[in-house]
Amino acid sequence: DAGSGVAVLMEIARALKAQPTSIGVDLILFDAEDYGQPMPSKYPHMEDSYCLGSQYWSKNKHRADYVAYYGILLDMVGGKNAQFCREAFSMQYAPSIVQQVWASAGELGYGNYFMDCDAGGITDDHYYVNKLAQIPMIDIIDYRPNSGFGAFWHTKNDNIDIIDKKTLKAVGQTLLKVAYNQ
Ligand code: AHN
Ligand code: ZN
Repeated sequence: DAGSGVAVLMEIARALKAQPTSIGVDLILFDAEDYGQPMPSKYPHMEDSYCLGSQYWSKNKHRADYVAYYGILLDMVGGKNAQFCREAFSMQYAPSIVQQVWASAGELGYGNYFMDCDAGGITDDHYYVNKLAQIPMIDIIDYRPNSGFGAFWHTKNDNIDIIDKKTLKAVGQTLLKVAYNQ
């Protein structure tokens, strides 16, 4: 279910090459986010069993002297009529980045995706980057107040049929606006 985020990042990579930003932008792809203890499980709770790639990177960066002002995580950003709410860990660790991204989306007319709503904390890669690497990182994730991740989530029905390029465009253009305004 990381396919949509990868698609947006590939197009962002193309745009950044054609028209570089004043600040540096690093694209990072975390592996093994979903490789954790099943929920529910008959076994005792295993702490920190998810998000293995981001946990590893946060503790063992590709460069020891690596710094970043902030990060933006994309998780399930291609669904039809996606609804992105302000996720609680993002608000705890990087509220000004959430504000900036949502404001940029609103200015582009994408307020129907980047909505004025709050979601609970989601255990995702940004949680460990915030906690372990101390880089403020937000999560743009389609977790809907009424239907959660959707009926297709973690099933074989999570395929191209549920993807809408209008959503991918809204996310990609919002991120490019954020990047070019730095
Ligand atoms: C939890 O529901 C705890 N984490 C969801 C993160 C996730 C899974 N994103 C994609 N698949
Ligand atoms: Zn998943």
